[in-house]
Amino acid sequence: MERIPTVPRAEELKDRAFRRASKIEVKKGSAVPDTRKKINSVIDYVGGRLNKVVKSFPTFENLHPFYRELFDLMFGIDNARQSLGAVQWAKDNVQSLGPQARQRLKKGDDPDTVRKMVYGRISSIVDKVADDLLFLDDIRNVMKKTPELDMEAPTLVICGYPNVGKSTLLRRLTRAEPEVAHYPFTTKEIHIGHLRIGKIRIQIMDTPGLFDRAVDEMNPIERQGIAALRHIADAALVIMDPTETSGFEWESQLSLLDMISGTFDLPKVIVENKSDHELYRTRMEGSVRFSALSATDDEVDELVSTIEELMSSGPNWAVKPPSTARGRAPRARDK
Ligand SMILES: Nc1nc2c(ncn2[C@@H]2O[C@H](COP(=O)(O)OP(=O)(O)OP(=O)(O)O)[C@@H](O)[C@H]2O)c(=O)[nH]1
Ligand SMILES: [Mg+2]
Repeated sequence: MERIPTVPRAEELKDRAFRRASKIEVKKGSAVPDTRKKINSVIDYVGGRLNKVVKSFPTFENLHPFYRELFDLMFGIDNARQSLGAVQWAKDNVQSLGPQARQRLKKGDDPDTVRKMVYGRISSIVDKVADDLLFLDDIRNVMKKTPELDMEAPTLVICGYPNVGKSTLLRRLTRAEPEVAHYPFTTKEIHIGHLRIGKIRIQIMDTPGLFDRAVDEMNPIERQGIAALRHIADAALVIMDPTETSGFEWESQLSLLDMISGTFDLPKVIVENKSDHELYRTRMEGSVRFSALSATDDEVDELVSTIEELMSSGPNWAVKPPSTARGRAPRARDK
């Protein structure tokens, strides 16, 4: 989501800074001003890069509650703040070396001794925040991978036990290409696809698998789905696997459905998936019989109509001043 520039590693930062400064020659007749230039070059470079790191991260308080919760689960916002604080400290300390060095040069200290002192101090300051820089770069990668959401668009969250076909369904309904595999826990982060229903563009979110357990017993990966249900879902699509080929018993899947119904006051559609499978039998009334793997276009259209019926009375179901939709004929499915 965020376009945060790469966070430099400590070694890279020092190498570059010292290499750049090494190009500044210290001549015999002008040792003091030349050394000052060298020192300033290192301080400006390191201070500038560190400052850019601090400034390029978003203010976490200003993020939408969904992102706040998501990032808290993924890396811990307090940890991120601490590392940003450490980098800010490093930047301030590096920059404070400028006046110190100038004073010593003015006093007549040996230029080379002053330069070595500054280089040594900068090295040790940057080394102190080496782990923070690595951590912030990891965070940057997490944030970059997090899909950009339209908080005002109607949003359907697909949830259910692991391995029941959530990602397969998202692929079938939209152009999104989340990974699909025949083992549980394939999806470890949320994925977004878009589906056009008439003039409305809805967001469909694929989430990591959930187990039937209390939210506070869930691991951070499962909780991403809970955060989505809590903060941005206008409706939920709960997928069940009556074949149990996912590896999970029907009874457990039912308990999860109960938990979701009891915890979130959301309109729901329940899909009994894998209808193409030889072990398939419908076990519930009022559910949609479906095969995410081999549904025909007509069957997909029917599911889309059910989704429309479910969501069209919601508050976000309104035609927005179009930026992408204009000039394009509305279609039943955005495929
Ligand atoms: N026969 C059959 N297999 C299906 C169907 N839908 C999904 N599968 C298979 O079930 C397995 C799991 O599918 P995924 O879409 O990865 O399941 P998921 O719910 O996203 O799984 P996690 O991300 O691990 O929670 C894959 O091998 C799919 O091919 C279906 O309608 N019929
Ligand atoms: Mg998946």
